[in-house]
Amino acid sequence: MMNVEQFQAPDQSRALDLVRGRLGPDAVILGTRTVHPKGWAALLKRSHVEVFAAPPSPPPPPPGASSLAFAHLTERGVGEELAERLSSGIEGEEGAFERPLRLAVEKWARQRIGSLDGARCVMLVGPTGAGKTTTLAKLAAREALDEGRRVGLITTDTTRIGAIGHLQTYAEIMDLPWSVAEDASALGEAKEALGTSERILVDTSGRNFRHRGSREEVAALARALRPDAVVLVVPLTTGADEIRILRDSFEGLAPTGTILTKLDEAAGPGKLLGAMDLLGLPLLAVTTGQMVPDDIWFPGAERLAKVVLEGVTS
Ligand SMILES: Nc1nc2c(ncn2[C@@H]2O[C@H](COP(=O)(O)OP(=O)(O)OP(=O)(O)O)[C@@H](O)[C@H]2O)c(=O)[nH]1
Ligand SMILES: [Mg+2]
Repeated sequence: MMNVEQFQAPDQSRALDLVRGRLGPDAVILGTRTVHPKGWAALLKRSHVEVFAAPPSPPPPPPGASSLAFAHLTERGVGEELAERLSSGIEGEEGAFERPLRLAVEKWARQRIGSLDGARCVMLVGPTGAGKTTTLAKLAAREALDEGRRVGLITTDTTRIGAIGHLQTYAEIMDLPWSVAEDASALGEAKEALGTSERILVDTSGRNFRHRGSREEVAALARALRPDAVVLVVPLTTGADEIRILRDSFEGLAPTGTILTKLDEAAGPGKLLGAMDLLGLPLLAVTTGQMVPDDIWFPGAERLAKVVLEGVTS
């Protein structure tokens, strides 16, 4: 893991001396910025320079280990460090981080972005109230209305009053075919009924996945559906411990990617990085509000870096 350290000095040259003194002449400079104290602090403190640096690149991987796997670990370290720093309140003034840090984050992000391309049948799973149905509607709208694809919807959420109506309303507004599957045995038929759809989006009910029975039910649905992609929908308002529990609860379904929701309600962009690191799943989309279909974006490395470094969430 790459240990990113922060150094402060009155000017850049003294900051770099500090870096070299501590990490040696080959230290990797990830970014520098000038911090101007604001408010009362401006009377007491001068502006200073902050440098983020890491020890020199690690030695080559031991024989037998893949260099790719090694690079992955190093970059993962950068993400963890940044997540920690950002969530602990080091704010990035707009444009204050310089290129090297941005490039490091973009490189890190590029390895963690996925897409639903090529997946015909996509199943959304996740904890109660995560935003599964809303996200499904956003995905459907983007694909059907913006891209003109034939999209069909299935809901398996028949246990709660109003749940079918929720999905049905979206389907009717967008004029999309949809069907309901009461249980695993009905799923095959529901999927067949949407035979001409290029994309089938399958919603599941919000259940407490710490209960084994709920996990088994959704596993039975997945076995019957045989989806091409299982997407774990996780709200960014979830704490790290709960994210670990979610990751472990859904492990049996072998999720192929994650959609992180409610960035607009999260404490900050560090939550996004933190969740990505904890889940270890390719990031497919991020949602930023309740509006269908506007409040969703599909990550590119540049956008992700902008979100993380500049705190731009929309
Ligand atoms: N602020 C915010 N709210 C969101 C977002 N996505 C969904 N919501 C809201 O979260 C609530 C739950 O959304 P649903 O889509 O019903 O969540 P769900 O996962 O289908 O819920 P269950 O089926 O009950 O498990 C609704 O009030 C949504 O409007 C988001 O990105 N930001
Ligand atoms: Mg729902």
